[in-house]
Amino acid sequence: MKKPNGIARRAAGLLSGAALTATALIGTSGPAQAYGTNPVPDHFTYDTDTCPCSGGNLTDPFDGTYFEYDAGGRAQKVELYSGDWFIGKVEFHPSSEKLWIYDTRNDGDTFYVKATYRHNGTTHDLGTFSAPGTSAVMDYTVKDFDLPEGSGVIFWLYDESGERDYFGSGSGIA
Ligand SMILES: [Ca+2]
Ligand SMILES: [Ca+2]
Ligand SMILES: [Ca+2]
Repeated sequence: MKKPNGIARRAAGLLSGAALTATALIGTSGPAQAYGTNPVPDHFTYDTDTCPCSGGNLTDPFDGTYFEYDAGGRAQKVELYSGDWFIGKVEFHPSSEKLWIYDTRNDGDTFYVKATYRHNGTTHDLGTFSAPGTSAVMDYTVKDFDLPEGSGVIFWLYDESGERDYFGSGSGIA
């Protein structure tokens, strides 16, 4: 559902290569409470009136990104880097209003995403989320909201729990 089968198969091949690399690094990376230097976000925004969208700058070393058509919607993918490492990504999908949160590096650390939406002049808190931290290189969680079409979505990125160490944000239209 996230992407056509061909792309998923290709991504699976890439992922197993990435998994081997990361497994070799586990022994050398100690646990960290937060990134010493905050992760740096890189944004990619798509008007979903013109989707389905994939490929190009929606390609990444993990599973790639596929945005479905959603009238009036605006999708956004935020890639997160720590130095040269691709440590995670967050995607807002206007179709069915889903937020995908990925942790893509076994570095003993993760980040937190607080999601909000604004409708009829009022901002609503949807909660704060993070991907599970397992031994898999790519961990992700998907939040399936049900938001009014056209409402504004903003998500806030924090390096530490409790909404501490803010380092960026992302946005979209439901
Ligand atoms: Ca929608
Ligand atoms: Ca991590
Ligand atoms: Ca992991």
